Amino acid sequence: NDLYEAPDYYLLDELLSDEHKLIRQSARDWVKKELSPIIEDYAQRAEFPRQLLKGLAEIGAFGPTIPVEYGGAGLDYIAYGIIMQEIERGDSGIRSTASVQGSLVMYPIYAYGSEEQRKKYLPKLASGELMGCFGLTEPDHGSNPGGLTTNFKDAGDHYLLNGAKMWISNAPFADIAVVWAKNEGGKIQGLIVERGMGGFTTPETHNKWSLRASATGELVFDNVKVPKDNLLPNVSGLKGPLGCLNQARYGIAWGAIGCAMDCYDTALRYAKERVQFGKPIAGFQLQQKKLAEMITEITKAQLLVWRLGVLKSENRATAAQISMAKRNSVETAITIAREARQILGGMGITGDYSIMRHMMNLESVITYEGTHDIHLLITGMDITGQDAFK
Ligand code: TGC
Ligand code: FAD
Repeated sequence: NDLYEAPDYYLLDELLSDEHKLIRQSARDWVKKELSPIIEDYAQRAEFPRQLLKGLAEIGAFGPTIPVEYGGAGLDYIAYGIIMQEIERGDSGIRSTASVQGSLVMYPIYAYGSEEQRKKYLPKLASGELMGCFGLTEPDHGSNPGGLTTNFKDAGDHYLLNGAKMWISNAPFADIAVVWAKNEGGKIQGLIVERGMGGFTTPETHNKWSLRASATGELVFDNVKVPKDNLLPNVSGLKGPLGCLNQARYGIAWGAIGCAMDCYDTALRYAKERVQFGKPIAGFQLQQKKLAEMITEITKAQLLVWRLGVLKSENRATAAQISMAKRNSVETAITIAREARQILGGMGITGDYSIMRHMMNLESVITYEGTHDIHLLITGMDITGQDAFK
Protein backbone atom coordinates (compact mmCIF):
# COMPACT_ATOMS: atom_id res chain seq x y z
CA ASN A 1 0.00 0.00 0.00
CA ASP A 2 2.07 2.86 -1.36
CA LEU A 3 -0.38 5.50 -0.22
CA TYR A 4 -0.50 4.35 3.40
CA GLU A 5 -1.53 6.99 5.91
CA ALA A 6 -1.21 5.96 9.55
CA PRO A 7 -4.50 6.58 11.35
CA ASP A 8 -4.08 8.82 14.42
CA TYR A 9 -7.61 9.76 15.43
CA TYR A 10 -6.76 10.98 18.93
CA LEU A 11 -3.59 12.89 17.97
CA LEU A 12 -1.36 10.43 19.77
CA ASP A 13 1.60 11.79 17.84
CA GLU A 14 1.61 14.54 20.46
CA LEU A 15 2.60 11.92 23.03
CA LEU A 16 5.74 11.02 21.07
CA SER A 17 9.14 12.70 21.26
CA ASP A 18 10.92 14.02 18.17
CA GLU A 19 13.26 11.03 18.44
CA HIS A 20 10.32 8.62 18.39
CA LYS A 21 8.98 10.30 15.26
CA LEU A 22 12.36 10.12 13.54
CA ILE A 23 12.69 6.43 14.36
CA ARG A 24 9.20 5.85 13.05
CA GLN A 25 9.92 7.72 9.85
CA SER A 26 13.04 5.72 9.10
CA ALA A 27 11.24 2.41 9.80
CA ARG A 28 8.23 3.53 7.73
CA ASP A 29 10.40 4.60 4.81
CA TRP A 30 12.26 1.31 4.89
CA VAL A 31 9.04 -0.73 4.97
CA LYS A 32 7.66 1.26 2.05
CA LYS A 33 10.81 0.99 -0.04
CA GLU A 34 12.19 -2.45 0.77
CA LEU A 35 9.51 -4.62 2.34
CA SER A 36 6.11 -3.79 0.86
CA PRO A 37 7.11 -4.10 -2.82
CA ILE A 38 8.37 -7.67 -2.46
CA ILE A 39 6.48 -9.22 0.43
CA GLU A 40 3.41 -10.52 -1.37
CA ASP A 41 5.56 -12.41 -3.83
CA TYR A 42 7.65 -14.02 -1.08
CA ALA A 43 4.55 -14.91 0.92
CA GLN A 44 2.93 -16.51 -2.13
CA ARG A 45 6.10 -18.54 -2.71
CA ALA A 46 6.44 -19.33 1.02
CA GLU A 47 9.97 -18.00 1.11
CA PHE A 48 11.74 -15.82 3.64
CA PRO A 49 13.26 -12.69 2.03
CA ARG A 50 16.75 -12.89 3.53
CA GLN A 51 17.84 -9.70 1.80
CA LEU A 52 15.75 -7.78 4.35
CA LEU A 53 18.00 -8.72 7.28
CA LYS A 54 20.52 -5.96 6.71
CA GLY A 55 17.84 -3.26 6.56
CA LEU A 56 16.11 -4.63 9.65
CA ALA A 57 19.39 -4.26 11.53
CA GLU A 58 19.83 -0.73 10.19
CA ILE A 59 16.43 0.50 11.40
CA GLY A 60 17.27 -0.82 14.89
CA ALA A 61 14.87 -3.76 14.81
CA PHE A 62 17.38 -6.21 16.29
CA GLY A 63 17.58 -5.44 20.00
CA PRO A 64 16.09 -1.93 20.10
CA THR A 65 16.32 -1.76 23.91
CA ILE A 66 19.69 -3.54 24.27
CA PRO A 67 22.38 -1.03 25.38
CA VAL A 68 24.56 0.51 22.69
CA GLU A 69 27.75 -0.96 24.22
CA TYR A 70 26.51 -4.41 23.13
CA GLY A 71 25.50 -3.24 19.67
CA GLY A 72 21.84 -2.60 20.50
CA ALA A 73 20.00 0.62 19.75
CA GLY A 74 19.64 1.62 23.44
CA LEU A 75 16.10 2.94 22.89
CA ASP A 76 13.12 3.11 25.22
CA TYR A 77 10.11 0.81 24.99
CA ILE A 78 7.91 3.26 23.08
CA ALA A 79 10.55 3.35 20.33
CA TYR A 80 10.74 -0.45 20.34
CA GLY A 81 6.96 -0.62 19.99
CA ILE A 82 6.92 1.90 17.16
CA ILE A 83 9.51 -0.08 15.18
CA MET A 84 7.51 -3.30 15.58
CA GLN A 85 4.33 -1.51 14.54
CA GLU A 86 5.88 -0.20 11.35
CA ILE A 87 7.38 -3.57 10.42
CA GLU A 88 4.19 -5.50 11.11
CA ARG A 89 2.23 -3.00 9.05
CA GLY A 90 4.31 -4.57 6.28
CA ASP A 91 4.13 -8.21 7.37
CA SER A 92 3.82 -10.17 10.64
CA GLY A 93 6.35 -12.72 9.44
CA ILE A 94 9.07 -10.11 9.11
CA ARG A 95 8.15 -8.66 12.51
CA SER A 96 8.47 -12.23 13.84
CA THR A 97 12.05 -12.38 12.66
CA ALA A 98 12.79 -9.14 14.47
CA SER A 99 10.92 -10.20 17.63
CA VAL A 100 12.77 -13.48 17.82
CA GLN A 101 16.17 -11.91 17.21
CA GLY A 102 15.74 -9.01 19.64
CA SER A 103 13.45 -10.27 22.37
CA LEU A 104 14.00 -14.00 22.37
CA VAL A 105 17.69 -14.33 21.46
CA MET A 106 19.44 -11.07 22.33
CA TYR A 107 17.38 -10.38 25.45
CA PRO A 108 18.14 -13.71 27.21
CA ILE A 109 21.84 -13.42 26.35
CA TYR A 110 21.81 -9.87 27.70
CA ALA A 111 19.67 -10.59 30.80
CA TYR A 112 20.87 -14.08 31.73
CA GLY A 113 24.22 -14.45 29.95
CA SER A 114 27.79 -14.01 31.17
CA GLU A 115 29.79 -10.95 30.17
CA GLU A 116 31.77 -13.15 27.74
CA GLN A 117 28.55 -14.40 26.12
CA ARG A 118 27.22 -10.86 25.81
CA LYS A 119 30.39 -9.66 24.11
CA LYS A 120 30.69 -12.69 21.89
CA TYR A 121 27.14 -12.76 20.53
CA LEU A 122 25.25 -9.49 21.00
CA PRO A 123 27.05 -7.15 18.56
CA LYS A 124 26.87 -9.74 15.78
CA LEU A 125 23.20 -10.41 16.47
CA ALA A 126 22.46 -6.67 16.46
CA SER A 127 24.05 -6.26 13.04
CA GLY A 128 22.38 -9.36 11.59
CA GLU A 129 25.74 -11.00 10.98
CA LEU A 130 24.46 -13.80 13.21
CA MET A 131 20.81 -14.80 13.27
CA GLY A 132 19.16 -16.64 16.14
CA CYS A 133 16.07 -18.61 17.08
CA PHE A 134 14.33 -19.48 20.36
CA GLY A 135 13.45 -23.05 21.22
CA LEU A 136 10.83 -23.43 23.91
CA THR A 137 7.82 -25.18 22.33
CA GLU A 138 7.94 -28.96 21.88
CA PRO A 139 5.62 -31.36 20.06
CA ASP A 140 3.91 -32.31 23.35
CA HIS A 141 4.39 -29.03 25.23
CA GLY A 142 3.03 -25.83 23.71
CA SER A 143 0.87 -23.85 26.15
CA ASN A 144 2.41 -25.82 29.00
CA PRO A 145 6.15 -25.32 28.51
CA GLY A 146 6.86 -26.26 32.13
CA GLY A 147 6.41 -29.89 31.07
CA LEU A 148 9.15 -29.80 28.42
CA THR A 149 11.32 -32.91 28.11
CA THR A 150 14.38 -31.70 26.15
CA ASN A 151 17.26 -32.34 28.56
CA PHE A 152 20.98 -32.08 29.06
CA LYS A 153 23.44 -33.88 31.29
CA ASP A 154 26.96 -33.25 32.43
CA ALA A 155 29.48 -35.19 30.34
CA GLY A 156 32.76 -33.91 31.71
CA ASP A 157 33.99 -30.91 29.74
CA HIS A 158 30.64 -30.44 27.91
CA TYR A 159 26.91 -31.11 28.17
CA LEU A 160 25.02 -33.71 26.13
CA LEU A 161 21.72 -32.31 24.83
CA ASN A 162 18.79 -34.46 23.65
CA GLY A 163 15.23 -33.71 22.59
CA ALA A 164 13.25 -31.80 19.98
CA LYS A 165 11.57 -28.43 19.55
CA MET A 166 8.75 -27.61 17.15
CA TRP A 167 7.30 -24.49 15.51
CA ILE A 168 10.52 -22.52 15.81
CA SER A 169 10.62 -19.22 13.88
CA ASN A 170 13.90 -18.60 12.01
CA ALA A 171 15.11 -22.16 12.77
CA PRO A 172 15.87 -23.13 9.15
CA PHE A 173 18.48 -20.39 8.73
CA ALA A 174 19.50 -19.49 12.30
CA ASP A 175 23.19 -19.58 13.19
CA ILE A 176 22.45 -20.04 16.88
CA ALA A 177 19.52 -21.26 18.96
CA VAL A 178 18.67 -20.30 22.54
CA VAL A 179 17.29 -23.62 23.75
CA TRP A 180 15.38 -24.23 26.97
CA ALA A 181 16.06 -27.67 28.41
CA LYS A 182 15.98 -29.45 31.76
CA ASN A 183 19.15 -30.23 33.67
CA GLU A 184 19.66 -33.45 35.59
CA GLY A 185 17.80 -31.96 38.54
CA GLY A 186 14.78 -31.22 36.31
CA LYS A 187 15.34 -27.43 36.36
CA ILE A 188 14.86 -25.46 33.12
CA GLN A 189 17.99 -23.68 31.87
CA GLY A 190 19.00 -21.96 28.64
CA LEU A 191 21.77 -23.15 26.32
CA ILE A 192 23.23 -21.47 23.25
CA VAL A 193 23.43 -24.14 20.55
CA GLU A 194 25.36 -23.32 17.38
CA ARG A 195 24.70 -24.55 13.86
CA GLY A 196 27.36 -27.09 12.96
CA MET A 197 27.40 -28.81 16.35
CA GLY A 198 27.19 -32.57 15.66
CA GLY A 199 23.69 -34.04 16.07
CA PHE A 200 21.90 -30.67 15.72
CA THR A 201 19.50 -30.35 12.77
CA THR A 202 16.76 -27.84 11.84
CA PRO A 203 14.23 -29.38 9.42
CA GLU A 204 11.89 -26.81 7.86
CA THR A 205 8.12 -26.89 8.44
CA HIS A 206 6.16 -26.63 5.19
CA ASN A 207 2.47 -26.32 4.26
CA LYS A 208 1.69 -23.23 6.32
CA TRP A 209 -1.20 -21.00 5.21
CA SER A 210 -0.05 -18.36 7.68
CA LEU A 211 3.22 -16.46 8.16
CA ARG A 212 4.33 -17.79 4.80
CA ALA A 213 7.16 -15.29 4.44
CA SER A 214 8.63 -16.46 7.77
CA ALA A 215 10.76 -19.60 7.95
CA THR A 216 9.57 -22.05 10.61
CA GLY A 217 11.24 -25.31 11.59
CA GLU A 218 12.11 -27.89 14.18
CA LEU A 219 15.21 -28.13 16.32
CA VAL A 220 16.40 -31.71 16.76
CA PHE A 221 19.11 -32.59 19.28
CA ASP A 222 20.65 -36.02 19.11
CA ASN A 223 23.45 -36.23 21.68
CA VAL A 224 24.62 -32.72 20.84
CA LYS A 225 27.86 -31.82 22.64
CA VAL A 226 27.33 -28.29 23.97
CA PRO A 227 30.38 -26.55 25.53
CA LYS A 228 29.84 -25.66 29.18
CA ASP A 229 30.54 -22.01 28.32
CA ASN A 230 27.27 -22.00 26.34
CA LEU A 231 25.00 -22.40 29.36
CA LEU A 232 23.22 -19.15 30.33
CA PRO A 233 24.45 -18.91 33.92
CA ASN A 234 22.13 -16.36 35.46
CA VAL A 235 18.65 -17.90 35.38
CA SER A 236 16.97 -21.18 36.10
CA GLY A 237 13.32 -22.21 36.06
CA LEU A 238 10.40 -21.36 33.77
CA LYS A 239 10.74 -17.69 34.63
CA GLY A 240 13.78 -17.61 32.28
CA PRO A 241 11.92 -18.23 29.02
CA LEU A 242 8.77 -16.51 30.28
CA GLY A 243 10.81 -13.38 31.00
CA CYS A 244 11.82 -13.32 27.33
CA LEU A 245 8.20 -13.75 26.30
CA ASN A 246 7.29 -10.58 28.21
CA GLN A 247 9.63 -8.70 25.87
CA ALA A 248 8.31 -10.29 22.69
CA ARG A 249 4.63 -10.13 23.67
CA TYR A 250 5.08 -6.42 24.32
CA GLY A 251 6.39 -5.94 20.78
CA ILE A 252 3.49 -7.92 19.33
CA ALA A 253 1.02 -5.76 21.24
CA TRP A 254 2.30 -2.81 19.20
CA GLY A 255 2.95 -4.81 16.05
CA ALA A 256 -0.51 -6.25 15.56
CA ILE A 257 -1.97 -2.73 15.60
CA GLY A 258 0.24 -2.06 12.57
CA CYS A 259 -1.71 -4.75 10.69
CA ALA A 260 -4.99 -3.24 11.87
CA MET A 261 -3.93 0.25 10.77
CA ASP A 262 -2.94 -1.02 7.34
CA CYS A 263 -6.20 -2.94 6.87
CA TYR A 264 -8.28 0.06 7.96
CA ASP A 265 -6.36 2.45 5.74
CA THR A 266 -6.75 0.16 2.73
CA ALA A 267 -10.46 -0.43 3.37
CA LEU A 268 -11.22 3.27 3.91
CA ARG A 269 -9.45 4.24 0.71
CA TYR A 270 -11.20 1.49 -1.26
CA ALA A 271 -14.64 2.37 0.18
CA LYS A 272 -14.27 5.99 -0.90
CA GLU A 273 -13.36 4.99 -4.44
CA ARG A 274 -15.52 1.95 -5.13
CA VAL A 275 -18.86 2.94 -6.62
CA GLN A 276 -21.95 0.69 -6.46
CA PHE A 277 -25.59 1.66 -6.89
CA GLY A 278 -24.40 5.04 -8.12
CA LYS A 279 -22.33 6.15 -5.11
CA PRO A 280 -19.13 5.26 -3.23
CA ILE A 281 -19.74 2.32 -0.92
CA ALA A 282 -18.32 4.54 1.89
CA GLY A 283 -21.69 6.31 1.75
CA PHE A 284 -23.64 3.22 2.84
CA GLN A 285 -24.37 2.87 6.57
CA LEU A 286 -23.25 -0.74 6.76
CA GLN A 287 -19.79 0.10 5.44
CA GLN A 288 -19.57 3.14 7.72
CA LYS A 289 -20.39 0.94 10.71
CA LYS A 290 -17.47 -1.31 9.86
CA LEU A 291 -15.06 1.58 9.32
CA ALA A 292 -16.21 3.55 12.38
CA GLU A 293 -15.83 0.51 14.62
CA MET A 294 -12.37 -0.17 13.18
CA ILE A 295 -11.01 3.28 13.95
CA THR A 296 -12.58 3.17 17.42
CA GLU A 297 -10.90 -0.13 18.26
CA ILE A 298 -7.57 0.97 16.74
CA THR A 299 -7.62 4.15 18.81
CA LYS A 300 -8.35 2.24 22.02
CA ALA A 301 -5.56 -0.23 21.29
CA GLN A 302 -3.11 2.56 20.44
CA LEU A 303 -3.77 4.26 23.76
CA LEU A 304 -3.43 1.01 25.66
CA VAL A 305 -0.01 0.13 24.21
CA TRP A 306 1.25 3.67 24.58
CA ARG A 307 0.46 3.59 28.30
CA LEU A 308 1.98 0.11 28.57
CA GLY A 309 5.12 1.46 26.89
CA VAL A 310 5.43 4.22 29.46
CA LEU A 311 5.06 1.69 32.28
CA LYS A 312 7.55 -0.66 30.60
CA SER A 313 10.11 2.10 30.13
CA GLU A 314 9.76 2.84 33.85
CA ASN A 315 10.13 -0.90 34.58
CA ARG A 316 6.64 -0.95 36.11
CA ALA A 317 4.69 -3.02 33.54
CA THR A 318 3.48 -6.36 34.91
CA ALA A 319 3.47 -9.59 32.88
CA ALA A 320 -0.34 -9.65 33.18
CA GLN A 321 -0.61 -6.14 31.74
CA ILE A 322 1.51 -7.27 28.78
CA SER A 323 -0.74 -10.31 28.28
CA MET A 324 -3.84 -8.12 28.20
CA ALA A 325 -2.31 -5.86 25.57
CA LYS A 326 -1.04 -8.71 23.37
CA ARG A 327 -4.45 -10.36 23.47
CA ASN A 328 -6.39 -7.15 22.84
CA SER A 329 -4.22 -5.95 19.97
CA VAL A 330 -4.30 -9.28 18.14
CA GLU A 331 -8.04 -9.68 18.57
CA THR A 332 -8.55 -6.12 17.35
CA ALA A 333 -6.34 -6.74 14.34
CA ILE A 334 -7.85 -10.06 13.33
CA THR A 335 -11.40 -8.70 13.58
CA ILE A 336 -10.46 -5.62 11.56
CA ALA A 337 -8.70 -7.72 8.92
CA ARG A 338 -11.84 -9.85 8.45
CA GLU A 339 -14.13 -6.82 8.19
CA ALA A 340 -11.73 -4.93 5.93
CA ARG A 341 -11.53 -7.88 3.59
CA GLN A 342 -15.29 -7.81 3.18
CA ILE A 343 -15.27 -4.12 2.34
CA LEU A 344 -13.04 -4.93 -0.63
CA GLY A 345 -15.49 -7.55 -1.88
CA GLY A 346 -13.87 -9.98 -4.30
CA MET A 347 -10.75 -7.85 -4.56
CA GLY A 348 -10.15 -8.52 -0.88
CA ILE A 349 -9.14 -12.10 -1.50
CA THR A 350 -6.38 -11.21 -3.94
CA GLY A 351 -2.72 -10.53 -3.35
CA ASP A 352 -3.19 -7.11 -4.95
CA TYR A 353 -4.03 -5.91 -1.43
CA SER A 354 -2.34 -6.78 1.86
CA ILE A 355 -5.47 -7.57 3.85
CA MET A 356 -5.84 -11.30 3.21
CA ARG A 357 -2.13 -11.84 3.95
CA HIS A 358 -2.47 -9.95 7.25
CA MET A 359 -5.59 -11.95 8.06
CA MET A 360 -3.84 -15.27 7.52
CA ASN A 361 -0.68 -14.13 9.34
CA LEU A 362 -2.71 -13.08 12.35
CA GLU A 363 -3.93 -16.67 12.76
CA SER A 364 -0.37 -17.46 13.89
CA VAL A 365 0.03 -14.29 15.91
CA ILE A 366 -3.13 -15.12 17.89
CA THR A 367 -1.61 -18.52 18.73
CA TYR A 368 2.10 -17.96 19.27
CA GLU A 369 3.68 -16.22 22.23
CA GLY A 370 0.78 -17.59 24.29
CA THR A 371 -2.62 -18.35 22.77
CA HIS A 372 -5.64 -16.08 23.04
CA ASP A 373 -7.03 -18.43 25.70
CA ILE A 374 -3.81 -18.50 27.73
CA HIS A 375 -3.65 -14.71 27.89
CA LEU A 376 -7.26 -14.56 29.02
CA LEU A 377 -6.45 -17.06 31.78
CA ILE A 378 -3.42 -14.97 32.79
CA THR A 379 -5.74 -11.97 33.25
CA GLY A 380 -8.23 -14.20 35.04
CA MET A 381 -5.58 -15.43 37.45
CA ASP A 382 -4.27 -11.92 38.02
CA ILE A 383 -7.65 -10.48 39.00
CA THR A 384 -9.03 -13.45 40.95
CA GLY A 385 -5.91 -15.03 42.39
CA GLN A 386 -7.19 -18.40 41.10
CA ASP A 387 -5.08 -20.48 38.66
CA ALA A 388 -7.45 -21.96 36.05
CA PHE A 389 -4.70 -23.49 33.88
CA LYS A 390 -4.50 -26.84 35.58
P1 TGC B 1 3.80 -20.71 36.75
O1 TGC B 1 3.86 -21.71 37.88
O2 TGC B 1 2.70 -19.73 36.71
O3 TGC B 1 5.20 -19.92 36.69
C1 TGC B 1 6.47 -20.57 36.72
C2 TGC B 1 7.51 -19.51 37.09
O4 TGC B 1 7.57 -18.51 36.06
C3 TGC B 1 7.22 -17.22 36.62
N1 TGC B 1 6.43 -16.52 35.58
C4 TGC B 1 6.93 -15.52 34.87
N2 TGC B 1 8.12 -14.90 34.92
C5 TGC B 1 8.33 -13.91 34.04
N3 TGC B 1 7.41 -13.54 33.13
C6 TGC B 1 6.20 -14.12 33.05
N4 TGC B 1 5.33 -13.75 32.13
C7 TGC B 1 5.91 -15.16 33.95
N5 TGC B 1 4.84 -15.99 34.16
C8 TGC B 1 5.18 -16.80 35.16
C9 TGC B 1 6.43 -17.54 37.87
O5 TGC B 1 6.49 -16.47 38.78
C10 TGC B 1 7.17 -18.76 38.37
O6 TGC B 1 8.39 -18.32 38.94
P2 TGC B 1 9.04 -19.11 40.19
O7 TGC B 1 10.23 -18.30 40.55
O8 TGC B 1 7.97 -19.17 41.23
O9 TGC B 1 9.39 -20.47 39.70
O10 TGC B 1 3.89 -21.55 35.40
P3 TGC B 1 2.84 -22.50 34.72
O11 TGC B 1 3.55 -23.77 34.41
O12 TGC B 1 1.58 -22.59 35.54
O13 TGC B 1 2.55 -21.76 33.32
C11 TGC B 1 1.98 -20.50 33.27
C12 TGC B 1 1.61 -20.12 31.81
C13 TGC B 1 0.56 -21.06 31.26
C14 TGC B 1 1.04 -18.72 31.87
C15 TGC B 1 2.86 -20.12 30.93
O14 TGC B 1 3.44 -21.33 30.86
C16 TGC B 1 2.62 -19.60 29.53
O15 TGC B 1 2.73 -18.39 29.32
N6 TGC B 1 2.31 -20.45 28.51
C17 TGC B 1 2.28 -20.05 27.11
C18 TGC B 1 3.52 -20.53 26.41
C19 TGC B 1 4.02 -19.55 25.37
O16 TGC B 1 3.69 -18.39 25.36
N7 TGC B 1 4.88 -20.04 24.50
C20 TGC B 1 5.49 -19.19 23.52
C21 TGC B 1 6.66 -19.88 22.85
S1 TGC B 1 7.73 -18.78 21.99
C22 TGC B 1 6.88 -18.25 20.67
O17 TGC B 1 5.75 -18.53 20.50
C23 TGC B 1 7.63 -17.39 19.71
S2 TGC B 1 6.69 -16.99 18.34
C24 TGC B 1 7.78 -16.22 17.33
C25 TGC B 1 7.55 -14.75 17.25
O18 TGC B 1 7.43 -14.08 18.29
O19 TGC B 1 7.49 -14.23 16.18
P1 FAD C 1 -1.76 -26.23 22.54
O1 FAD C 1 -1.02 -25.80 23.75
O2 FAD C 1 -1.86 -27.69 22.26
O3 FAD C 1 -3.18 -25.58 22.55
C1 FAD C 1 -4.26 -26.05 21.75
C2 FAD C 1 -5.54 -25.30 22.20
O4 FAD C 1 -5.81 -25.62 23.57
C3 FAD C 1 -5.38 -23.79 22.13
O5 FAD C 1 -6.59 -23.21 21.68
C4 FAD C 1 -5.13 -23.39 23.57
O6 FAD C 1 -5.56 -22.08 23.87
C5 FAD C 1 -5.95 -24.42 24.31
N1 FAD C 1 -5.45 -24.65 25.68
C6 FAD C 1 -4.23 -25.12 26.07
N2 FAD C 1 -4.14 -25.15 27.40
C7 FAD C 1 -5.31 -24.67 27.88
C8 FAD C 1 -5.83 -24.43 29.19
N3 FAD C 1 -5.10 -24.66 30.30
N4 FAD C 1 -7.07 -23.94 29.31
C9 FAD C 1 -7.83 -23.67 28.21
N5 FAD C 1 -7.40 -23.87 26.95
C10 FAD C 1 -6.16 -24.36 26.79
N6 FAD C 1 7.48 -21.53 19.83
C11 FAD C 1 8.78 -21.32 20.21
O7 FAD C 1 9.24 -21.80 21.22
N7 FAD C 1 9.60 -20.54 19.41
C12 FAD C 1 9.18 -19.99 18.24
O8 FAD C 1 9.96 -19.29 17.57
C13 FAD C 1 7.83 -20.22 17.83
N8 FAD C 1 7.40 -19.74 16.63
C14 FAD C 1 6.15 -20.09 16.18
C15 FAD C 1 5.78 -19.76 14.87
C16 FAD C 1 4.53 -20.15 14.38
C17 FAD C 1 4.15 -19.84 12.98
C18 FAD C 1 3.63 -20.86 15.23
C19 FAD C 1 2.27 -21.27 14.74
C20 FAD C 1 4.00 -21.19 16.50
C21 FAD C 1 5.27 -20.82 16.99
N9 FAD C 1 5.70 -21.23 18.27
C22 FAD C 1 7.00 -21.01 18.68
C23 FAD C 1 4.87 -22.11 19.09
C24 FAD C 1 3.72 -21.41 19.80
O9 FAD C 1 4.18 -20.66 20.88
C25 FAD C 1 2.71 -22.48 20.22
O10 FAD C 1 2.07 -22.93 19.05
C26 FAD C 1 1.71 -21.97 21.23
O11 FAD C 1 2.33 -21.67 22.46
C27 FAD C 1 0.56 -22.95 21.46
O12 FAD C 1 1.03 -24.25 21.65
P2 FAD C 1 0.40 -25.46 20.79
O13 FAD C 1 0.44 -25.09 19.36
O14 FAD C 1 1.09 -26.71 21.23
O15 FAD C 1 -1.12 -25.52 21.21
